[in-house]
Amino acid sequence: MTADSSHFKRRDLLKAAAVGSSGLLLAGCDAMNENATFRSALRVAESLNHATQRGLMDRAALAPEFDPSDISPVFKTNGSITGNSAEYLQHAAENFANWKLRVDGLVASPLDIGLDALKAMPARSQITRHDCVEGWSAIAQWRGTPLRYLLQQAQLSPRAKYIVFHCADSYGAIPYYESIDLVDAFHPQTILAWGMNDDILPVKYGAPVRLRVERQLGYKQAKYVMRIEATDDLTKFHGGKGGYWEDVGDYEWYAGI
Ligand SMILES: Nc1nc2c(c(=O)[nH]1)N[C@H]1C(S)=C(S)[C@@H](COP(=O)(O)O)O[C@H]1N2
Ligand SMILES: [Mo]
Repeated sequence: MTADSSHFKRRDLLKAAAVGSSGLLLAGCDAMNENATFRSALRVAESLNHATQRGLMDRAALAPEFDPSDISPVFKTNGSITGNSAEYLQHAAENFANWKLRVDGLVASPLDIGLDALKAMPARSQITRHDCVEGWSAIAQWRGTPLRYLLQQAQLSPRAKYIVFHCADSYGAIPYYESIDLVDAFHPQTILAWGMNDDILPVKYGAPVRLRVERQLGYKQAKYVMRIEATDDLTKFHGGKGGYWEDVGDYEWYAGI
């Protein structure tokens, strides 16, 4: 058997497993497969062992989605309840009319995209449960732009391994930031949310945009995102562990649920 045909066989098995366990899972995989970079990441994964492949399939599964009647009447806030950089405060005073999201790093075509242009892109709405590591949960509806569309538009480099989210709030002198790998970046429920519960995203919940990465815990859901940077090396940012709380040493980088 050639290496190629064994690849095909393995891929068919993976697909069959996906169909068997959940049609939703397959839909998730198809959305990820749209992207050449993600496909090449998968090809690397295919040369790994079966346990690793199973792990990848599990990570493609969708987080549970709920009904409008399940939305929590009160959604707690945690951490910062506003950005605090001078730049952010200026944008907030202007209702974010002149705010632009920067997408750069390992991309062929960096973007500076305003809120209206972001909202004009295809959007996804989802009602999901937010789980904070401190032991509380709440359900809300989030509406926003799937991250994969932005990465595709910016022409993510095949060298990219992680996506870093730079936020407009800092704890003392240390800015909040977070990062995810490409499996989560291309997950169909990973969105940059600009809407919450059929309204525009309020400042206390992260306006103008916050990350929703639904298969991970609350601290990964970066609020006040100003810049998205693709990289192959997390150690060069701040404390080097890929996120504010990770650097502090309190929480793990991968917070899968
Ligand atoms: N920029 C920024 N993002 C952040 C935080 C923060 O302090 N700053 N806190 C995190 C934590 S621990 C949680 S539980 C959620 C809280 O989101 P909420 O305030 O919308 O409930 O945001 C996460 N994202
Ligand atoms: Mo949290």
